[in-house]
Amino acid sequence: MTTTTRRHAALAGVTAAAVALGSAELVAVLTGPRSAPLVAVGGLVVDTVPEPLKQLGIALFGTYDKIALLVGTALLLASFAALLGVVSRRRLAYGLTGVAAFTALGVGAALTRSGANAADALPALVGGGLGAVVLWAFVAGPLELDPWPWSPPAPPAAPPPPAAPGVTEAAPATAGPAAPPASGGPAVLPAPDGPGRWQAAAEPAPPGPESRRRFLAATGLLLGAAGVAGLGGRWLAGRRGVSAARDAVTLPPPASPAPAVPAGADLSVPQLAPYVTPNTGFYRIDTALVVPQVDPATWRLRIHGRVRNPITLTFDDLLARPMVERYVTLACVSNEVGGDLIGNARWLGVPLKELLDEAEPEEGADQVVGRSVDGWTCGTPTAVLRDGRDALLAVGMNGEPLPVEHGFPARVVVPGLYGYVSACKWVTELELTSFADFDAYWVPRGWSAQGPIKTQSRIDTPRPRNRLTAGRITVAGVAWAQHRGIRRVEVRVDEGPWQEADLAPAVSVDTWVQWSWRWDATPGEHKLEVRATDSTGETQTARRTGVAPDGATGWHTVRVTVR
Ligand SMILES: Nc1nc2c(c(=O)[nH]1)N[C@H]1C(S)=C(S)[C@@H](COP(=O)(O)O)O[C@H]1N2
Ligand SMILES: [Mo]
Repeated sequence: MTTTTRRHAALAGVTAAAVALGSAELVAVLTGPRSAPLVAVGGLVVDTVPEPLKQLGIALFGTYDKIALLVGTALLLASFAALLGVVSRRRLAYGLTGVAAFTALGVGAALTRSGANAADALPALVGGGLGAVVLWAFVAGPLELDPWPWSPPAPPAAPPPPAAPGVTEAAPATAGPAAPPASGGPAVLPAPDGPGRWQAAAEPAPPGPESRRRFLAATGLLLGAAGVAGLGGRWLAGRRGVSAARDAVTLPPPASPAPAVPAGADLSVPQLAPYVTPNTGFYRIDTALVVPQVDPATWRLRIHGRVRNPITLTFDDLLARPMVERYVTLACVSNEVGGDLIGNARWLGVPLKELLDEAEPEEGADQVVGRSVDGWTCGTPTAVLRDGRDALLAVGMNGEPLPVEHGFPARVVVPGLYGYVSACKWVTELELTSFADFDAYWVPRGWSAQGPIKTQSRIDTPRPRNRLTAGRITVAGVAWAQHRGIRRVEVRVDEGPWQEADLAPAVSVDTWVQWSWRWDATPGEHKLEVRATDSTGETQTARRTGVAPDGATGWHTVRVTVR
């Protein structure tokens, strides 16, 4: 095989794969975005890759880890497809077997996602079928271009192929259809335009410029069509999303409004995180490769399991109930010391305690499992949800219906617990069970079943890259110990004595607080450290630990240079 033929074969393989994926996206408009092979396989990867690898992915790509995963999957697939194209030229069956294997993978991934039905197999099946047709067309069908056989022409000394003696020598080396033999050639030589054109390619002629042009035009056209189908499919799927339904929601006024944010809660210091995080700037963490689109008209919440009175609520039922509104700071267990996977919002919702009281959990049902429409689960202690704190089944965030990526139409928010054990987005079930009987999503993946938020503090300003001049510098940041509250924040410079920072007022013990400290900075390199003490009197430990299994510890440290 020459380099050119190999390159063409690889391109043919990639084109077949692109057609497969693009057409599958189009079919997935009907069957749902999670049935698209790329998303389904990506989802399978998300759920099954070993935890350290996932952490590496998150560490490398941060909140872009999902895009990185999809791009990575696509690149991996492209290399396989190129390989399949090349082996197809040795034997088409090899390539078709590969296509079948990938189709099976796509079908398997789509069917094993939670809530999948038989129709979810369609995108991969249609895509795989079309991919196979394209591969065939390039290798042995109407789009086939380079001379056949794909192996280099036999050297002159070699005996001529037995099937067509003398043909190799006799035929003129033209790229076009075989010229008729000069005189009474063997019957196997096809007519110029007849079927069996593949036999004409038995000539040793290299692919001519015209054939190459034809090949590139065909691949270009198909790649373009695949791209249009893929992007068009995604676009159409987006239009079938729930943003219109969300716009149509009118939230009721709260029966119990949130306390006003006290004057001075927001110090308005440059670089310092605002006291209330705007929805657009709120961190997003979940395992969903495509944001679940949940129609509030068909949404249901089932409270069931070990309860005396199972309850099913519609979205309208929910909105008809008295709502409370509270500021609660949500934090992710994967937040590194100094990290930004934390945000404070005003949530509107129904107290979970009331719903659970109505359902009447049985004795020993110590875990409430929140289950999302996409099958993700989290486990929350029943006692925490009933101890009087403002644990909410939330429908509103900062005065709007929940943004779709933050759980529309409903999610759970529990002050004091990390999101992975409490804050189920797109929640559709609350199942009463016990911790002994059920492990939620992250538990078998090495995370603790219990996830109370650890007391933490962060320096938001100055930052390591800031140009600082000697004199008065405002050091400021946030500190949090949800549902316990922050009693004290201290800062120290170059491991000197701890100095007490000023605490800004906060709405409640369920939110973070801002703090600031005036520093008389001298020229040179300096190390700033912060630690917080919560209202139980416990001070943040200096011991640095990673985020797994139940949240990072240690003091946030910032090194700066002052001139
Ligand atoms: N359905 C679903 N809900 C979920 C998750 C998820 O993966 N799927 N992740 C949880 C985690 S780990 C966190 S920290 C919070 C983050 O909520 P946010 O994206 O609104 O900030 O959502 C929680 N709820
Ligand atoms: Mo999280």
